[in-house]
Amino acid sequence: MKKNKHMSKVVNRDILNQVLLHFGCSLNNSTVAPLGNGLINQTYLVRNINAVFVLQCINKNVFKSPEQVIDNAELINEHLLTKKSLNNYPLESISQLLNNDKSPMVIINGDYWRAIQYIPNCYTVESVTTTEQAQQVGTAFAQFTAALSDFPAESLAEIIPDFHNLSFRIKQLRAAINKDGVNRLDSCQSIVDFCLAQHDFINEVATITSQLPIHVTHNDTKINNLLFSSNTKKPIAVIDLDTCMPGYLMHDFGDMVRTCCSNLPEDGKNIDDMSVRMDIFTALINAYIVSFGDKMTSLEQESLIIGAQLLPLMIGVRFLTDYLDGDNYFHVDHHEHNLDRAKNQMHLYKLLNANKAELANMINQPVQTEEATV
Ligand code: GN1
Ligand code: MG
Repeated sequence: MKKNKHMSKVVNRDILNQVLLHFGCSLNNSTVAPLGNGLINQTYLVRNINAVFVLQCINKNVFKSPEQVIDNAELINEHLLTKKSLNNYPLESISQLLNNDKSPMVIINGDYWRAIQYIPNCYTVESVTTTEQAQQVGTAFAQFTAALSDFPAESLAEIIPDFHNLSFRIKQLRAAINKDGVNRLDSCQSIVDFCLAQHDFINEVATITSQLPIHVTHNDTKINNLLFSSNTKKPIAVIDLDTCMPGYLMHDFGDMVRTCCSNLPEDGKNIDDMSVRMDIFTALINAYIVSFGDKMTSLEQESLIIGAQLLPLMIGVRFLTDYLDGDNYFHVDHHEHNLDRAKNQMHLYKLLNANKAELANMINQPVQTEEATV
C-alpha cells in the first residue's frame, strides 16, 4: 500500500471493515487491493461474490472539504448522464455508489470514504506511446469539457482555490524559500533562481488569462485518467473528477502536453536525454481543437501553446515548493523525489518555451509518422 506521511493514518483492517459494512459487505467476504498510481488519495478495488467496486479514502490534507469533492462529482455526473441520454456525450459517466444510508459518502474517524462504480472490461494506460493514443487523449478530454460547456460552473465548489494560478504558486514558493523549514534551500538554489526569473512568462500568462472564458475543466488530464474499453481499445470514460473546477482550456491542454509529450516520466532523472515528441504534440493539439469544434475561440486556440509551457512550470514550482516544505503534499519514494520531479518539469518547460513557434506551427498540420524531437 502506498503511504503519504500526511495521510491521516495508515488504514487498518478494522477501519476498512467499518467502511465496507456501510456498502453492504465486509472484510470477511471481500478482497481489497490497492488500485492505481495517484499521488494523493488511497484507492482500492473491492471484490466479493455480489459486487466489484472502487473504494477511495479522500486525502484531507489536499482536499480540505472532501464532501465538496463528492458533491461536485455528483453534479457533474448528473449533467453528463443527461447529455448522454440526449446523445450529446459519447463517453460514459462513472457514478459514485450510495451507501446503506443512501449517501455517496462515509465518514469514519474523520476520514471521508466513497465507493465508485467499477466498469468491467476496461483498462488504463500509464503513458502515451502512439499518436493514435494521443489523438484519443485530446479527443476524450475535449468531449468531456465540451459536454460541460452549458453546465453552470458557479454551482461547483472551488475544490482547491488557485489550483492552477501561477502567480499564487510562485507566492507559495517564495513562502517556502523564506521559511526553508527543512534546510533544503542550499541544495536547490539554482532551480529556485530559475523559477523566480520567469517574470516575462508569468506576465504573459496573466495577460492572456484575463481575456479567456471560463470552462469546467478537469485539471488532471493524464492518459491514466481515461478508461479504455478492452473491446474497442478506445477511451470510454474520463475518471478522477477530484479537481474539476472552473478553469481555462489551456490548463487541461497543457497538462496533456506535460504528461504525454515528454519521452521521460515526470520523475525521470536523465533530463539531458529529454525530448519533446512532436508527433504526439501534433496529434494532441489537432484532436483537441477539432473535437472541441467551434466552441473554442481563436484566443483560446492561441492560449494552448502558452498552456503547454505553463503546466510543466506550474507543477515544477509545486514540486519544488513541496521539496522545500519537507514533502508534505505529494507522495515521495525517496528523499529527493520532489526535487527530481521539479528539475524534470522545469527542463520540459525550457524545451517547450524554446520551441513555442514550432509548436504553434503544428496546428492544422497532419500527424508526422516519424519521431521528431526538439
Ligand atoms: C496529483 O494524485 P494525482 O496523480 O491524481 C496532483 C496533480 C499533479 C499530479 C502529478 C490534487 O495528481 O495536480 O499534476 O499529482 N493532484 C492534486 O503527478 O494536487
Ligand atoms: Mg488526480
